[in-house]
Amino acid sequence: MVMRFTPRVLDALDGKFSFIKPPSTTPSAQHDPAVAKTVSEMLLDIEKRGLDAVREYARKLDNHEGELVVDGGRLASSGDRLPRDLRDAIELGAQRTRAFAAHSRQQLQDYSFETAPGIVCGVRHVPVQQVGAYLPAGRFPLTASAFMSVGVAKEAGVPVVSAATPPQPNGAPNDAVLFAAHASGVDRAYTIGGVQAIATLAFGLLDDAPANMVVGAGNAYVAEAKRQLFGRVAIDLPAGPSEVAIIADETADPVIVAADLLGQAEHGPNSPAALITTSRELAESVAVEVKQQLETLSTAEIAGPAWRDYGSITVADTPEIAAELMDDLAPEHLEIITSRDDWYHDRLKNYGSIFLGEWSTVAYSDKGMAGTNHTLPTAGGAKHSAGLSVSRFIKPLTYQRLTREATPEAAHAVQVISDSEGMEAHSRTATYRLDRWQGQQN
Ligand code: HSO
Ligand code: ZN
Repeated sequence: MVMRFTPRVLDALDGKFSFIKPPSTTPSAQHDPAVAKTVSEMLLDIEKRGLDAVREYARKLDNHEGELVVDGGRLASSGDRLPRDLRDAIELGAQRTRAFAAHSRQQLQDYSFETAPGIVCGVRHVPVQQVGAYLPAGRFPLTASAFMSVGVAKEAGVPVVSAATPPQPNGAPNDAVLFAAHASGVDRAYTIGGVQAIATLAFGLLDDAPANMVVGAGNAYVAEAKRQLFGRVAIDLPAGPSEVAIIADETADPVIVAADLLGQAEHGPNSPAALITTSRELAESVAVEVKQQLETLSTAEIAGPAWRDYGSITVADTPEIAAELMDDLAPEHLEIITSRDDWYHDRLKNYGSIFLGEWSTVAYSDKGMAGTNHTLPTAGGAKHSAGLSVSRFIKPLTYQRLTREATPEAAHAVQVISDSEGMEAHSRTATYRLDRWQGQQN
């Protein structure tokens, strides 16, 4: 038996649980037809009029009249304008993220395989040549985003990585964000926000070449711009509201569990936070604890509504049921705080990134202190995709070399298949070779 309840229902029932469906993630704003129309008009306009249009949008939407390109000196000295401890923390996060990415890169070995006598197939790993990274700096400037996009792309071997970040109210880019990009090895930086930034990168308006891939989270307009440009450029993931889910049992500390639920609920009023537990007692104490922690949280006006509307606590009778429910939820971040963490780790299949044990909190990865990427699938996307990593910036390109020896069998089969399809030109490519093979045979 499974009991689910939301904080709202829990209040009404005064602690008596009832079975209800947990709230689902909001449909992403990128499907809003008004947003889609605005973005498509802007992209067309910018493609036609180039930087003139970009400057106009920057003036109109961001009140930005200043330079679009961050000059090299300003980029290099961005760390000098930060408090020492912040600078050190950013350097640590950039370095850890790059170290894990470098190790992951080493695992991608080129290889070859003989499919039949005289036929060798193989893979050579080649990085994407030009990447554009969007570094958001809205309500919360997510400093560590540069580690995840710029740093990982550079470790993958991408020769040119350009970053765009929106101007602050004073017209300048955010120094912590700039320094994070610098510490991650960015090649060029631009003070441009929103759709105009994505277009500038994708069309190569300030670079020597258009970006082949545009990555990084942003608001609904940024997400929609990436979606519309997908195909012309590669993109990372459609970024929905950040999510956390926790599997905890009677051994978990409710203070830690509650803190970690609120830790991601803080992202926005529609950020889902779910606890699935095999302990009814823990469920009750976490519900009480979340309320208490909200009383002193400076971002309670965001995390509170998120918890009220998108929070859920589910009591599952057995670990098997808890695991099944969690695989169905497929959360972006998944914490396991139980006496059988490895059992869950072995069993679970759908999540963006998993945090094992009470010492592993999501925020550590969020800020680059673990080394893993924080750009992860949301809204159930973990059922079909993994998060950003070096392998996303590297193309496993295949090659093949067929010799004379392979010719009779391969050519004959190609003739038979092509003839049956009516594709005579295909068939002939085999026939000419077969003729030559026969000629040389005599
Ligand atoms: N949780 C976000 C990343 C982040 N949070 C950075 C805070 N800083 C998406 O995984
Ligand atoms: Zn976060």
